[in-house]
Amino acid sequence: MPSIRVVHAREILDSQGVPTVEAEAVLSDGSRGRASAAGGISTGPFAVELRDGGTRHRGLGVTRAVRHVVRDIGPALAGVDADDQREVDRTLCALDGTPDKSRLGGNAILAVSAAVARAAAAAAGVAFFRRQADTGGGGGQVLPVPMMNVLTGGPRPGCGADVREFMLVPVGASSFAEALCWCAESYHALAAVLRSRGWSDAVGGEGSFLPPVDGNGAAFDLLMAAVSAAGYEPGRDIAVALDVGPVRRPDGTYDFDGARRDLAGVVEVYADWLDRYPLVSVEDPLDGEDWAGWTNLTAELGDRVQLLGDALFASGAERLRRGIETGAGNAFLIKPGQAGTLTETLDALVLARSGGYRRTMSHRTGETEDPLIAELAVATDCGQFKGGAPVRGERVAKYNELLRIEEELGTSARYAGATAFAPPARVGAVAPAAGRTTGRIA
Ligand code: 2PG
Ligand code: MG
Repeated sequence: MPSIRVVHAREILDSQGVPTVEAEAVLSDGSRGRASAAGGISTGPFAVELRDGGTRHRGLGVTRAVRHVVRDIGPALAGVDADDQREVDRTLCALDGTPDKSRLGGNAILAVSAAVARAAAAAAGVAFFRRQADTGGGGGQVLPVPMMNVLTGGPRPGCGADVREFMLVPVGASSFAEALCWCAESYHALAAVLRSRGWSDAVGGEGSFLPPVDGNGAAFDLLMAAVSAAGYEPGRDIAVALDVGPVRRPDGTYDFDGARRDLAGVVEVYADWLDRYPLVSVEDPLDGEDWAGWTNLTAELGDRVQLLGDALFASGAERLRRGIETGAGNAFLIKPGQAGTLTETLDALVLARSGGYRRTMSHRTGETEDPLIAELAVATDCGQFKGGAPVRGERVAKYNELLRIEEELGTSARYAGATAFAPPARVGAVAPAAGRTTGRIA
């Protein structure tokens, strides 16, 4: 198997006009791989982005991270077997030496990790998603159900809804291609509904609309109207998912859905929405530090709806283990850039599955044209893919890649459909939480 010859990196822009790291790995046989790191608004404790500071690019430049790739990472990886991703990633973590990848930069580390994996796939003459399926424990044949943010709620001026994202989930389609078509049609139907009310159809960062709705219920109603206008049946064909992200006040209460509420009051709101709308997933239904609240909510509603931890788990195995042990949430959202390396991403997804958690591969606010998360979603059989609206090049790049993968898989392709939201069986006992393994991969 070819070894790593050289790793190069450059500063590029993400979809928000913010710099990020793009890496390129070249192997001893001349095979090449390229990958870039997405950036986002939320931050996690497991892999932080290294930014330059100062005034250039408003302090957000990544030339220091790029320099680390060229000067430190490249030489450290030279000669390493490109096919041994675990060893590649262990080398990256050891070289960084911090628990949060802050020395070399999580952005540099993920880009290199994925670039090497791509180069190894190229050397083997195998599509990247198949190569990852071989080494990552997934089957590589399941096309995920997209969760498409089409309406951004609050908080923002003029908007009375405080749910952050309202998403379409085409559970009833028979293939990914059909699912994408249904969502695109519903998206355009939503634009028409908004225009008919005299509202703008201008979109936000993830391609979602920004109407001045007067509450969460009104936003739900808009989605239902759009799905119906496109000719689909809400619930049977296209369901709804939310990303809420409410902040808990110091006294333990929440300002949520237009009122101050205690936990029981928040649970009541979700239960009411479940009665009225085809809701299949709620991301961050509570504050990411409200562990007891999550456990309570999961006991109350976990058999009726997916409760998806984004801020709760911050894409890290360590926090996920705590969730599995305490029954907090029943689904795990992962952003590779917050998990760290490819190995850490894949390991966390395996842990989630063994803990009986559903799994969502997620984009970030600042995406690039790199379809990495689309390929990883299929490679890991995770069944759910959060990727923004069916517009804007950096979002559509992922959806189009999923179309290509579905075509390549041919008759062996299986669209996850509604089964993606059914709870998977918990497999045996989950290993107890280990102490923080600074810069090391087991
Ligand atoms: C989220 C994601 C994508 P980010 O939190 O849900 O919508 O955003 O990682 O950029 O915060
Ligand atoms: Mg989120």
